[in-house]
Amino acid sequence: MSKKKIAIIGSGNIGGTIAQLILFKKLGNIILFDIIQGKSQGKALDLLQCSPIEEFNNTIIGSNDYSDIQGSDIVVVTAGITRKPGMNRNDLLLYNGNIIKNIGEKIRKYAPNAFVICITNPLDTMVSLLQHFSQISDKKIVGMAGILDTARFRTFLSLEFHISITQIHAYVLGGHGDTMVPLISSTNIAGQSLNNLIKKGIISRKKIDNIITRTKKGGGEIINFLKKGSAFYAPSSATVQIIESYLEDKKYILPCSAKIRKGEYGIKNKLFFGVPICIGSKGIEQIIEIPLNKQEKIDLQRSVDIIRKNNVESDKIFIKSLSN
Ligand code: A3D
Repeated sequence: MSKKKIAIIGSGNIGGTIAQLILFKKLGNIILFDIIQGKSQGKALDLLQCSPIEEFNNTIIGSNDYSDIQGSDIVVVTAGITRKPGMNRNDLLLYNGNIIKNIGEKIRKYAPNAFVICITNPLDTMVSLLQHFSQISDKKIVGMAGILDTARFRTFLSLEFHISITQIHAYVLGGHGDTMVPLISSTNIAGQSLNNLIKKGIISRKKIDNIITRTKKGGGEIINFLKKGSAFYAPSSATVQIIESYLEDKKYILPCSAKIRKGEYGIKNKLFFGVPICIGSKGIEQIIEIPLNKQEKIDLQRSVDIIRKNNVESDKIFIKSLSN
């Protein structure tokens, strides 16, 4: 079987770490692209020299030439600037939007049949813009965010309950930002619903509220420690989980930013939004609708409203201006 070709646009912290995970897991051959001359070449060479030690036979090539992504099976977009302490993700819109527009056009030209994963922030708006300029079909483009937000939520629950992470099941849905929605009603701790544990007094609602706040601010907490740059190990792991599910037809159910088209979750607008999706060899094979309680429905709609507002702003800058 021929090896899959995976292009990674942006060879920074996330791009480099995704490349390393892909090679170590032997998922395919890589084109590592960056705008900075030498950055992707240096990282690619360093990673290739892991091959005798990690025993992989896959190739990785660093590039500054978009024609090298020609015919890629997967394109992962990580290019852009990151937040600095005190910034929110929407502060990145203008700068990263221009980058995404350019990358979208290149994907359309060189890799129109790829499965595309966007990581650049502000995530839900950037994936929408990327689709506009790449013209990738709804089933073959996703934004990575919900897996990360959910991983943060599960991690904090696991620390609180002192039990294995494997026995904590939860979803964080909605936009990748302060309005994300950790779903308490469907969180399950080793077979018991979180709501039941709260009712029984095993954990207080206040502790759960603190965990929710910490989850929502999870990215900022890391930025405040790092001072320069943002989280990249967990975002990279989350991205590679999407890649594995697609390439190996694993049909994992993963919360990702996907195009809402048929009123799923009562959302009337067509927009990219964090929902659980089944990813297999055909791309997004299903959007899974989990029951929500009344408050969760309200919170999700609030998150939709924020994303719509950002999308309107982004369309005004990057799309409507094209017809003027
Ligand atoms: P960083 O390490 O700065 O890497 C970004 C790379 O993009 C750098 O190597 C740049 O040279 C490169 N780049 C800039 N402009 C272009 C361009 N026009 N074409 C090609 N490459 C370019 O950042 P990072 O890897 O830590 O983060 C990348 C993006 O991911 C940022 O927008 C972050 O905000 C975002 N991010 C998203 C999440 C989600 O969960 C969605 C989590 C963490 C970071």
